[in-house]
Amino acid sequence: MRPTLTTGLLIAALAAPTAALAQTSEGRDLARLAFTSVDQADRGYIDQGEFTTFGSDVFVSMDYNGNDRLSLGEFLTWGFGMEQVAEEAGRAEAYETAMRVVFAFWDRNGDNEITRTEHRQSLLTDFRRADTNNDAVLTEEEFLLGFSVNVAARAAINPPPAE
Ligand SMILES: [Ca+2]
Ligand SMILES: [Ca+2]
Ligand SMILES: [Ca+2]
Repeated sequence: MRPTLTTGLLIAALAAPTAALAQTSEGRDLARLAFTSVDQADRGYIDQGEFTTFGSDVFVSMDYNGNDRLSLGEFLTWGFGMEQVAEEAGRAEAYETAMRVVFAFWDRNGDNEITRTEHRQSLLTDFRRADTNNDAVLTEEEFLLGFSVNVAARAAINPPPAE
């Protein structure tokens, strides 16, 4: 992955999620909805098993041509539900850039395809990063603040003020 300015900003956002806490209420609602769908057992938190099960379902629905790999096109086409929020906020382009950055993070060997293994490993890394208190489960707040897709969408839709 070639580092770019946007990548640097995202890394900063990932490193300090609370700094980018503010986001649109619709975006937050969507992220909350995502949390609810991952939280299959309805316990108010998600464990690694729920997270990877959800991830593998998402992988299947993203893999439009069924070749067990996600192309950038498949990744961008699928949509996390945030793109409409981004569009309404006039941030469609920034949102797409942010999703490209997430794709580049998840494409660990940089061959422009995300394999099933890369996807699973990336989600596990995301899970551990988001689990700030290290108790092996994610609360809704940890998920909203730490899951890379949420972090990237938030940074794109509601960027920190320019200096
Ligand atoms: Ca595919
Ligand atoms: Ca790859
Ligand atoms: Ca936790």
